[in-house]
Amino acid sequence: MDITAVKTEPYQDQKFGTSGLRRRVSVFMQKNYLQNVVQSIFDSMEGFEGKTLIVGGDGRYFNDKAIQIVLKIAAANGFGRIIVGKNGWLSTPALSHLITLNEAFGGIILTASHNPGGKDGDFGIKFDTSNGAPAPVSLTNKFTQRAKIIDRFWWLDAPDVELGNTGKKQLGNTTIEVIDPVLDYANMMQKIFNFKAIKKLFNSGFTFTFDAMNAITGPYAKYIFEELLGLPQGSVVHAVPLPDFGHLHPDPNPVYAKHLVDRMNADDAPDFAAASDGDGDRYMILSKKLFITPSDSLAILTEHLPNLAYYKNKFYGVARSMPTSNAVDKVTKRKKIPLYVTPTGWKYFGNLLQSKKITLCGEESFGAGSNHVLEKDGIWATLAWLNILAQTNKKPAELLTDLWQKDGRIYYIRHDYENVNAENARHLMDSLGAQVPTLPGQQFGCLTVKSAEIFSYEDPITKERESNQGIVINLSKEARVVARLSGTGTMGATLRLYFSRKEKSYTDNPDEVLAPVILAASTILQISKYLEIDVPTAII
Ligand code: G16
Repeated sequence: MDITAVKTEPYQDQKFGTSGLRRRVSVFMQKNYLQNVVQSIFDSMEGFEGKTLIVGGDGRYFNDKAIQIVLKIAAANGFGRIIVGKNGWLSTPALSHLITLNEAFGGIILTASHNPGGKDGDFGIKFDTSNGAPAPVSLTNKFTQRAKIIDRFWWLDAPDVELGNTGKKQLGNTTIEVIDPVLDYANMMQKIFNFKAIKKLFNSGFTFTFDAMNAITGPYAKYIFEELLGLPQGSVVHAVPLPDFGHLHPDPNPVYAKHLVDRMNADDAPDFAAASDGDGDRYMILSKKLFITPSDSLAILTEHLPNLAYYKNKFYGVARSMPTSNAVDKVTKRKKIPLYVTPTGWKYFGNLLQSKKITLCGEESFGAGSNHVLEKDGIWATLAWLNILAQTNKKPAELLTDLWQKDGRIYYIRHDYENVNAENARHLMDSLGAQVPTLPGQQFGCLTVKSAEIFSYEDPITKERESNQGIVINLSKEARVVARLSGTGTMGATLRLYFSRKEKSYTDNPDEVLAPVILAASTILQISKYLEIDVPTAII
């Protein structure tokens, strides 16, 4: 089997974003496009010869072909061992776990996460470092720089590796180990959570459904919830990973998982439900006729996780991304737990988790995780909820009202303006940025601007600085508007606006509570002038 240097031309759009590189499938399928990215990643690092690499993907369209490309380039670059999930499948948190379990150099996950799949959907690639965390910005910047000038990639000319069966295979001088993608992950979950208590909860008649959205968590959820925890077969729905996610948009939120919301609003709804996304790192929690926002969920996890045996006396602190509501701030203040606020992007939590500044972190974008792996983890979050429900003997709604009674309720909603003209979106943000110094003191309806800032962050460990991470406007009545551009889209730009307001009463109509905040934002931002649309494309 020959290793050759294949000549290539750089693609100037290969810029790593919030979470790896994401583009349309058709873009990724261009000649040598993926090859360039993979080689740029390896060219930006040293010391991996003979070491172990973990490789997997979320099963979306092009996963099967892309995995073979990654294996051949990794073998040609000199990795000694590559561990790959059967069928080329791994969830993002399982990949992260396998990296540390096998003391690997790092891992490559092929996913565009919550973005749609299929031939006309999105594809993506992400690199996790030896601690199982997403590559930090300093490293992804190197990937981007290298991709701009790459002129060759190393290639091992060999037949495709058979990934349908587990076992050891040889690819040139590299050993390929095809493993069951689920087992190690499920073992880890059993060490963290009290499966006996959760089983008892299920045996007491508590009903639960998990929606894997035809994406990667299907096999994980079937094994954990139905086989290990004894839920009836069929409790896990949409459980087979499909290349196009069966036309579902694999983003577990009330808009894209409306079918699950409808199911939970029916009179015969189960007691509890959860869903996860394309690569298994996001989660949504629902109860009968009740959606629990990820921000409230993070606050509830902060309240109760320290009481679970695995986290007892090891609960160091909590972090949230800046746009996430400050419901968790109230809990950490009350419980005297350190709190960190980071820019959007799971990569900002890695150093905090690893240096034991925090144990738990979460985001409004349906992500939560702990220091068990340095990626967010949808099944972990679901099990954490189930374990808390079993231990407290309370219903999900009771946990939520307990929280609101103690701290008041932070009403919260996000408006997305998806796939808008990128230049117009930048103008809108620039104009908002220019208004920041003069906003304080201005009145908008019943609300007055208290303060405004362009959010920047200094990593407490590395002291690296990130500027321009969104704009925050704090208003009277504990109301807040946050504006930022998404870093995960693949078409034009997506403007995200996050609205929140605290009220003591927790039974008000959220639309009414938030209407003045939304109105203030629309006056300040002049959205229709810049984006030529009046209504958001998704309200979450
Ligand atoms: C990624 C990041 C998250 C971020 C989310 C949304 O999640 O890991 O930290 O909150 O994107 O980012 P944006 O608002 O920039 O689109 P995932 O699940 O897509 O990997």
